[in-house]
Amino acid sequence: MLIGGLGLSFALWGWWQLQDVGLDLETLGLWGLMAVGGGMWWLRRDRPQLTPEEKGRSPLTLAQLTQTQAQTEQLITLLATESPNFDPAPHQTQLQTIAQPTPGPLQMTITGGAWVGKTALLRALAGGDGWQYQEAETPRDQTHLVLALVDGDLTAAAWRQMQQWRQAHHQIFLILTKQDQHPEPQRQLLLDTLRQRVAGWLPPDQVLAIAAAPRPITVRHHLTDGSITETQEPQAPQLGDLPNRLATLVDHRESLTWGVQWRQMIALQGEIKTQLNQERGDRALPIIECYQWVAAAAAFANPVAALDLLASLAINAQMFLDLAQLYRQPLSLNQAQTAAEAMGELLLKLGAVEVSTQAIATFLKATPLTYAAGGLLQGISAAYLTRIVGLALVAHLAQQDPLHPPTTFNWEKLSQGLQTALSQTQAAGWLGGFVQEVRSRLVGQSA
Ligand SMILES: Nc1nc2c(ncn2[C@@H]2O[C@H](COP(=O)(O)OP(=O)(O)OP(=O)(O)O)[C@@H](O)[C@H]2O)c(=O)[nH]1
Ligand SMILES: [Mg+2]
Repeated sequence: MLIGGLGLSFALWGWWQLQDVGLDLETLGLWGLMAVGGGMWWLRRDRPQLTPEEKGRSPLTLAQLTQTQAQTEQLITLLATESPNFDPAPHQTQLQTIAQPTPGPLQMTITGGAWVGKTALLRALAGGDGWQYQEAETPRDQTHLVLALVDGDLTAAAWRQMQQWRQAHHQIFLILTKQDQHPEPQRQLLLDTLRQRVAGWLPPDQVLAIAAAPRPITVRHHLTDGSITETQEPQAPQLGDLPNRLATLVDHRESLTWGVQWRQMIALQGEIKTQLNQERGDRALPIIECYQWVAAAAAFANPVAALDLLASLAINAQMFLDLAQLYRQPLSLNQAQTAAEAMGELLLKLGAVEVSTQAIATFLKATPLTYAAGGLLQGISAAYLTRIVGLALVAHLAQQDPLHPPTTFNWEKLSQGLQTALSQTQAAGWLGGFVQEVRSRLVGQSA
């Protein structure tokens, strides 16, 4: 009302101003448009917006679930082919168990901020048929239904959290609690506001208002002798439609169960992907090290800056090919060369070449006896940069979907990986040990 009133008086003032200067209608229309635009901006201002991906997330279908199961099977097979030591049987059994769950009570998680009335609702619902309740901050994968409790408007953080749960195909009821604390007209307003906040992804009938533990009402008794006494009358919980809705869900448990199965399969996929990346990472490291020594030896033998860079680029391209092969994301030689060159440029831009060369020089000067040896500095630098590039590439490859690897590189992600790898090696005296290792190798070889 305050904003409306201010807006109206401002508009009237503007109208008088315009009449004074005698502006034509066209300009007036422009002013009007600006005012309407401003008003719309104000209305939409702090509404979190859905990304297209979020909008597109439709309810889980049986077909999707079947597809997820097939993908999980493929991943188990992939890991079994790549890792001879891996026994697929336990994972396959686990997948079967997820696919055919044993019937039992449905799981419900009651969540919400501190003091919103979670325990009160849990007590009021206790004994409800077919459900098991728990109070928790976030739902588990096995949860069939989330009751998200709020005692007022939805905060942006709560909104985002609910979005995340929805992304994980959680079934959600948004519950406005303690409604006995609000006078009648305000209750409906609050409920409508909540329904608007989640409009588009939570149907209005999944937003409910309750009072699980309404405050007792004070009752005055006028006694025959003229005296007055007061008693506190406890109030029964007002759960509205909620018990009915829960009972209906027990009879239509299938779609709730799909969500549980989907989440469990995704979690299993995560485990398998971790193992797969572990396995591949173990085999990637010797590859990186091999190229690292080659780059070091080349730069050591030809300690000319420009030549080094060219030589390490060629070496890196070959390393890209090998690593991509290992992660089943085959590159063409052309792609590998472009990628290696781009990584080299990126390293220069990030200042990594200079910084690392200086740091390595400092370590070498601490032991002046061997510092004189040929292109030692260049050799160690080349080894270091090759290692960084290799590690960044492996980190990037490991993030891709192993079943549907992309055909192009995401440069932004790759550059982030490069920066992470750089900062990791700059920390905790790692570089000193590395310098010692490469030096003894290079000097040993030449000797
Ligand atoms: N007026 C009113 N008070 C309520 C209602 N439900 C719960 N309360 C009160 O709100 C306070 C917190 O309730 P709890 O159920 O303990 O809330 P909670 O979310 O479990 O709290 P924590 O677990 O500590 O985060 C208690 O004093 C309850 O009596 C309600 O419907 N109406
Ligand atoms: Mg509690």
